Formats: sequence, C-alpha cells, structure tokens
Amino acid sequence: MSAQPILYTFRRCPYAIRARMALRYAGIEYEHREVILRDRPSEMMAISPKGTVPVLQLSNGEVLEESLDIMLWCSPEEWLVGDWKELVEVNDGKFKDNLDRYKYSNRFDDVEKPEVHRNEVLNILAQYEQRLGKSLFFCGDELTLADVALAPFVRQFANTDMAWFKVQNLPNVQRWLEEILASELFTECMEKHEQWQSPMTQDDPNPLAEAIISDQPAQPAKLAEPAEMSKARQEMVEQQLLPRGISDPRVISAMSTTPRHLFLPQEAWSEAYRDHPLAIESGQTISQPFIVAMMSELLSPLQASAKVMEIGTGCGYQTAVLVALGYEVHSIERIASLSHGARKTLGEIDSLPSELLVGDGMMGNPAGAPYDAIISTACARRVPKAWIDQVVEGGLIITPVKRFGGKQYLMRYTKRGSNLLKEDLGLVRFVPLLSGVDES
Ligand SMILES: N[C@@H](CCC(=O)N[C@@H](CS)C(=O)NCC(=O)O)C(=O)O
Repeated sequence: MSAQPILYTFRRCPYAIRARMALRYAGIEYEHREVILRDRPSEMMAISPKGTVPVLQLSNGEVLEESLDIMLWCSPEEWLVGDWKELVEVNDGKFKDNLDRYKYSNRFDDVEKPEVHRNEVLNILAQYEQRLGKSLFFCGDELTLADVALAPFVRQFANTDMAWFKVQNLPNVQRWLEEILASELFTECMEKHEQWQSPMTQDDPNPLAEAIISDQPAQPAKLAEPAEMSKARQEMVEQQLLPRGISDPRVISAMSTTPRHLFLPQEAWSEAYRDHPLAIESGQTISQPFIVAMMSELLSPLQASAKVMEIGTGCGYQTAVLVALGYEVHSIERIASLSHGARKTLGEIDSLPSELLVGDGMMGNPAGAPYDAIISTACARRVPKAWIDQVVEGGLIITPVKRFGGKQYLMRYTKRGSNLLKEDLGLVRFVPLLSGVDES
C-alpha cells in the first residue's frame, strides 16, 4: 500500500475542489491522480465502481468516495462548527440540482426555461447574502468547512454568466467568493495536472489486439517524410481496417486515397496513420482511422448519391472520406475556427462537400433536409428530435449515445414512422455533442 493517500480528482469538479482544499488546509500530502471523466482509470473504478470523483484511498487501503467524507476525514475540529450539515445538504441538493438545470439545460428533458432554475439558485444566494452580511464567512469570521464545501459550487454558478452575476444585488456573496477565489488555498488547488496514466496501460504492447475504440488523443512523435505517407496509409488499411472486418470496397478505396496527414499539422504526420485518435485544435480529436472507416461503412446501405448530413466537421477528415464515397455531404461544425480550417484543407485536396456550415449541430440543418442519413462524430445523451425530423423514412442516424452510467455506445438507428430501430455497435469514446455556436 502506498505511503501517501491517493486522490483521484478532476481539476474543475466542484466536489473535487472542496476535497482538495480541505486536504491542503489540513496539510495532508497526497498523490494527485488527475482523471478525465470519460476515461476513468481502472484503478479508480476498482476501488470505487460508482465512478465519481473525488475518491481518496488512504494508506491503510480504506476508500473515501464522497467529497464530504474526505473533508470530514481531514478537517480540523475548529472547521466543524455551526450548521455546516444543513448548509451542505442544501448545496448538494437543491442548489446543485438547479445549477445543473441552469448551466446544462440541454441535458435535461424537463427544463423549458433555464432562468427558472437560475432564479431558484438566486433565492438560495439571497439567504447566503443575509448571513454573509453578519459575518465574514458562513459560520463566523474564519473560513470553515461550510465555506469550502459551498464556494466551488457558487463559483460554478457565477462563472456560468459572470456579467449577469456581477450585477446581482449580492455584495456580500460576491465579496466572500472573491476572497476565497483569491486565496492561496484555492489557487494552489487549481494548479493544472496532466491526466494520470496508469502504469498498466502506459506501454500497451499490442495496439491491434482488440478493436478498442477510443477518442483519447495521443501525442505526435517524430516527423515522417511526406513520401512515406502513401505507404503508411496502405499499411493502415491492411493492418487496421481489413483484419477488423471493413469490407465495403468503396470504403476501402476512400480510406486508401484520402490523405489523412494533410488534416494535421506537419509535425504530427508521422502519427497520422497510426491506430489511435489524435488531438486537433479546440480540444477536439480526429478519430482513429478504424472508427472513421467503421462509421463510413455503417452508411453502406445508402445509394452512392445519397444526401448525408455530418454533425461535427472537426478538421474535415471524416468529411473528406464521405465526399470520396460519393455522397452529397452537408457538414456542420459549431466551432467556427475549426470549420474554417477544414474548409481550407478540403479545398486544397479538392474534397469540399456541398455544404460546410458553422452552426448548432443539435438543430441539424432544416434548410437542407430531408437527409438520407445523419452521421455524428460527437456523443449525444439522446438523439436530438431535429435529427429525427430531418431524415427520410428508412433513413439512418449513426451516432454515439451516452447511456445512464456514462458509457458511450455507437448506435445506428433506422427511422420507421415515428420509431427508431436500434442497432448497438459497441462501446466507443467521443467528445460530447454540445449546443450553440462558438464564433471565436
Ligand atoms: N456525491 C459525490 C458527487 C461527486 C460527483 O458527482 N462528481 C462528478 C464530477 S463533478 C463526477 O465524477 N461525475 C462522473 C460522471 O458523471 O460520470 C461527492 O460528493 O463526491
């Protein structure tokens, strides 16, 4: 067993922030294991199958898997004063529920007006305002557990729309929050850490062992010569696609001819045809070649001239493959800078689709509907209604979908009247489908 406790944590998670602040305040040294929530390490899942952060494994093997338990384990006695229990209960209950429905309204079926939930939070903040008018902190003039337990959530609420938050009549809450956020205790807890790599998976000797589908970016290695690219591409087809069952000659031809490396900066070319996804700009990824081939092959029931809407242009590589397949492609990207980059590359290789749009993929593209198929390279919670409305009867929707428990499954749906026939194609990992447009 490790000499120090081990903390599985995620930088921005408010529960994890409160735990880190308490540990630091108590002066407890621990091993920091930064977790990416869509790629939780098996070591963490083994000791805490519920899969939430923070998780603290103590030196004696005991596991604390609730942020409050971690706080209680390490808090000094003088922190456990006043009505902290009731305050945490309201925070983790009503406050958090309404915060999520306001901040992530598109993830909830029951949210019609996010402002309703913003107001619910505001009502709670009005009570905080009164308290913080009487003392500097929640339970007196010193920082205690209650402040640390609540502040990360109030911060998340404030950050959702800072301009709005600043003009609310909450001078004492604002003063309290600013003081905590400016403290060394907070800023040191917010230092950035690389994702923790499990020693078990760091040197996986056989990347072809299984068709494990992952969108976790890998780092580019050394530069390869452009002359080697067609050879690397051919090997990619022979070693990654054919053995895993890609068999449609059109897909094999499109994958054999589309210059994937040109969608990456030159320093990443040597990695372009390797069996893993790669990071591109704006926190997005270019999928593993096999995934692009598999998603393309799922469209094989379509006529070659079918009209296909792609959600998530990204760098444009999947778009180019769809164009090479002969489809009339309308591709939508919410991040304007990515779309512009894709347009440039696709233009240079003469693979521009019929439409390259900057827009909210969740809304589809009513102007171009109906489509024979919709293919999404971002993971939805459920199939947006707009997509169902915009495919023809018998049309296909191919998308990763996140199920309860957080796992993503690649699905192919076929529209039959008002129903969708489902085919489940197994576990995948994609970036989340987000609404709205990023024009920056
Ligand atoms: N009650 C838990 C809640 C922790 C929690 O929900 N953490 C979020 C991140 S902020 C999480 O790990 N979510 C995992 C997921 O949604 O898959 C605690 O207090 O520790």
